[in-house]
Amino acid sequence: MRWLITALGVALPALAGCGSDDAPTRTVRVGAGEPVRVSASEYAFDPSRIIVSGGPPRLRLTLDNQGDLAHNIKVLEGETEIGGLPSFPGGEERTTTVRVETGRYRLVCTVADHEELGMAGELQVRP
Ligand SMILES: [Cu+2]
Repeated sequence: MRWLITALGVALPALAGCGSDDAPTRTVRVGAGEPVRVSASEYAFDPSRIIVSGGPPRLRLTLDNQGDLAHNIKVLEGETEIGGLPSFPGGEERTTTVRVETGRYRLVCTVADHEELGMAGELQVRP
């Protein structure tokens, strides 16, 4: 049995990443009202999945642009933008507050084709 647990421990992190190999999906879990920090680079958000538990909060979101290019982050409910940050240069960071309800949202960078290149993620707000 021990070998099986060891094997799973090795295999699961590899399975957790989907899409391109250099942009694994990393998840952060925070409580309502806790600030969230996301790094942007070419072409990924890290973490790319944010799970907020404890009810609808005002989400305090910081984007740390560690890339060479300008990036932004938009919080989308369906196709509707409900918040986010405009594009700003690499090496800088910005913070915004987004009012969210319980539900699922998409996180995208809307610069050129960055979303298709991997700058996309998910925000879940749980009761
Ligand atoms: Cu971008």
